[in-house]
Amino acid sequence: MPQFNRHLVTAALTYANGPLHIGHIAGCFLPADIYVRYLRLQGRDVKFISGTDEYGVPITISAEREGISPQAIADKYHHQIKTSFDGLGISFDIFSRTTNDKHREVAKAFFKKLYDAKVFVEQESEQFFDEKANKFLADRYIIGTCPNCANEKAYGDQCEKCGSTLNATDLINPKSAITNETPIQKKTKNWYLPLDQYQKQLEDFIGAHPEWKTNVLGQCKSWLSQGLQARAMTRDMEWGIPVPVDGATGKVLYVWFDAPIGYITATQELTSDWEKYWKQDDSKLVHFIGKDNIVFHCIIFPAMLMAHGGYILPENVPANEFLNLEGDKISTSRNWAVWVHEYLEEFPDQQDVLRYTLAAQMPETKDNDFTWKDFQLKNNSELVAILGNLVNRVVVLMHKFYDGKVPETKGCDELEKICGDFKNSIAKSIEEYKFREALMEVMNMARHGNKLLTEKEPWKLFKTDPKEAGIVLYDCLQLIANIAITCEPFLPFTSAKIMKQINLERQKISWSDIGRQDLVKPGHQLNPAELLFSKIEDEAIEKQVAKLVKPAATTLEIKEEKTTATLAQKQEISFDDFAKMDIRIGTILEASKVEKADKLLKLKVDLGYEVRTIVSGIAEHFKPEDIIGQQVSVIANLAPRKIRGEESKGMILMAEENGKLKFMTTLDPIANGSEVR
Ligand code: B3M
Ligand code: ZN
Repeated sequence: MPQFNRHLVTAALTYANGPLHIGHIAGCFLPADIYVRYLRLQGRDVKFISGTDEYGVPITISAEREGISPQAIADKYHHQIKTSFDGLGISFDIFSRTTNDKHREVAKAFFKKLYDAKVFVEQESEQFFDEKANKFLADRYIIGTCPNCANEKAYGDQCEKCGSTLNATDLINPKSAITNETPIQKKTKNWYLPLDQYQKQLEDFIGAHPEWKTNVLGQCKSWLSQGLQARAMTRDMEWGIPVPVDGATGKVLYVWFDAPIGYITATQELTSDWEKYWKQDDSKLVHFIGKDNIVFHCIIFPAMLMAHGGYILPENVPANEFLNLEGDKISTSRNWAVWVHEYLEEFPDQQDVLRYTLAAQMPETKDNDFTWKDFQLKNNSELVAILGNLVNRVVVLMHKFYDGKVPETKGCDELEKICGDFKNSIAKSIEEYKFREALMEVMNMARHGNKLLTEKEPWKLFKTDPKEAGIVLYDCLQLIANIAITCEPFLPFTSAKIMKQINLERQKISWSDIGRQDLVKPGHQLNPAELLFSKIEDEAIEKQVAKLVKPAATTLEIKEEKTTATLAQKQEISFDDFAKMDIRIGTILEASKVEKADKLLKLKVDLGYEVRTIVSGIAEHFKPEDIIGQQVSVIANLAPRKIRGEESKGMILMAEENGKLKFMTTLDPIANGSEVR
């Protein structure tokens, strides 16, 4: 194992085309942050680099969707993403962006150096061209029928319905997404990086790292065994960094060429010493990424660095798998996500609860699932009940018995050893990128403290054997001080709160202090106790789950016609008459016509606590396929009735306006089963 004197840690440059969600965090930013915070506590020389990736098709597509320029999209999301990271305590040394001038120059110079060294192969190929828009079309801009599943809206690179990877030429009946015209094939010249020429070097490089994660090695080996092929490093596009050579008008650098160079640019922006981090063998370069970026960081970027010369190669690329949400793939376009900026607003001062849940569920070796129920459970039965409880009990008892002044005593040696063992096992896990395992050990330290308290009961012991009680509490206090250090990489906000209560300065402690039983000295004055975590109630969780309800297919007409005839009011009823009705919110899951009944639709309605069949007389007003996902109000306790042979349990409430029926719900999704009063 070589001796490294400094670390350069990168986290993938997020596309600045949408807000940040928990999948991004669990995928690479949280593990990177834990790793970097750990190295800093160790007093290591480390630089933590990231930023936003602002070129490429993902940006132009979002720009078109939002009707603003690509630069405006990048500006908007760069700032929003940066604010979200800050809020969650992701502690980059620099968070840069690829559209800044410096990066354009650095990326161009990198390309030029390879070009001048005759690394690239110039190659002509046929690309789809939209004659009406006078533009070559990137794969994403071609839409057609998927040859595998007949989905008519497959993209030139992928079918989102069946998930297959496609070439634009595979599509049946391809159309331009810009003009809807049929594109022609047109010849164009681009510059290719001959990856095949680096096959051997790459095999040696990857072969020298049997310690890499198996998911990462698996992908690398599969690419290598298929035989690498030249890959275009330029594209016929407007949005990007212009190719800095003659005869390249209308061409830009491939986004995956410029983006990783962004790590280099950002380091240059950060420090004039940047070359030490990128060019000296005693620097350790680690790329944190998600699994879809493996080939770019393990094969293509290393090949670029080899071709350029003078740079070190990554020592490790600990890629995570994907995080799902409530059993379904996170999707920005379907709004199936937990957005970091919303979380920070709705759970103020609870950044560490999300950090904790995501670290505990990190998809380290396989895809994993985030559920709100699990989030609640982790908070209530781990953070509140184990860590929060320990710290609170100890600090409160210290105030109760000693007015918050640490008693004159000495701890037991056993604890020193226990903390030392924890220190080693946590360090080992973090250095092996096993963050879940490391976090579990941090919590085991707190479990150990609770066990001590339960066994020794210092609150009782204080009356019979005050000296012994003092030792127990002193021990627990030192344990807390130790936990404040070990938990810092994972739960930095909590660590700071513990430090404040035990009145220690963050600057004065380091990883090497773990194990010490005199971190808080006798006579030292503690600050008042404060709760670290608070219980999260069911309502808060239900609210979040309800937000995830896919937006209802709205058939409501917004335009107003105020001619509704005034109907004579029905006879007066008592409050009790009203209170007998159990009206609930539900969501229509299925709808179908009832045979030989023009007016009836048979509906399956999810009421949260059960799914009901309801036959409703709305067939003349709504097509079955239009109301799937529609939220409705239902009289849930109406006696069942047989209608045309179908048992109907409940009734849907509708408002009638000029003979038209409208559903009785708000436009905001409401949790199924919610009561209407
Ligand atoms: N922007 C892909 C992604 O956000 C890409 C990463 C670039 S890292 C140099 O997943
Ligand atoms: Zn398909």
